[in-house]
Amino acid sequence: KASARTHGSTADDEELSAVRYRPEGLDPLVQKTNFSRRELQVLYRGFKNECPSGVVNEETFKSIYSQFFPHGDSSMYAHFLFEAFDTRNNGSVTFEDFVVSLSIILRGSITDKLNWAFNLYDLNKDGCVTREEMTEIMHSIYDMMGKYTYPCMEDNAPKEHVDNFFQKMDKNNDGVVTIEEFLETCQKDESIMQSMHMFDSVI
Ligand SMILES: *[C@@H]1O[C@H](CO)[C@@H](O)[C@H](O)[C@H]1NC(C)=O
Ligand SMILES: *[C@@H]1O[C@H](CO)[C@@H](O)[C@H](O)[C@H]1NC(C)=O
Ligand SMILES: [Ca+2]
Ligand SMILES: [Ca+2]
Repeated sequence: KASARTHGSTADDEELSAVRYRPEGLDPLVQKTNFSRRELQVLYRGFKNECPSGVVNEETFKSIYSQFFPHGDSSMYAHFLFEAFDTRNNGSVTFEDFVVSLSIILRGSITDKLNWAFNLYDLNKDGCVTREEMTEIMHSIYDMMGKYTYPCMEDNAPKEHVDNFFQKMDKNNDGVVTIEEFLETCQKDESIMQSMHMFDSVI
């Protein structure tokens, strides 16, 4: 019956309400996230489109990222990102997992966002970020951008980023950055907040 009204928002609304989030309904997600019911419906429609099974796996992340970054190799970054979304650590991200993380990234407080970013950088999820972890993250980002897109990028740029990061963050000089060091430094330093925009554009 939607075909009788193909123009205007009525048909659009009907189409949206036809896409229902079955597992538990959208109401709990309206509570758990900072998205409206309507936004969740749109997100769910996109999610179901990409992942008809209702869960996302690592391959899905890799294929989506390779479309956004066709000139680089985004597989490593997509892998790290998937692990940050996969909060149950069982290889699949449900719609709920997905929108809770997305809400934090897009609509969370500054502290929420910083916590989320720290968890992304903390590759083995042991509560501290090592130089090796930060190096892997930086390389994955530079690989993703690709030499074709950024031909003048210096080979030592990732290392400089890591050195800079540790110089600012590792207050007690023990070689690892804890969440406390990370939050304290980020919240105080306007220039770090600025440089974190690099990540805004790739998450
Ligand atoms: C991971 O856990 C979720 C939620 O409990 C479940 O839906 C999914 O099937 C699990 N995935 C695997 C690979 O076990
Ligand atoms: C929603 O926004 C509030 C206020 O910024 C924040 O405290 C809360 O953690 C956010 N929740 C999510 C899941 O984004
Ligand atoms: Ca770690
Ligand atoms: Ca430290």
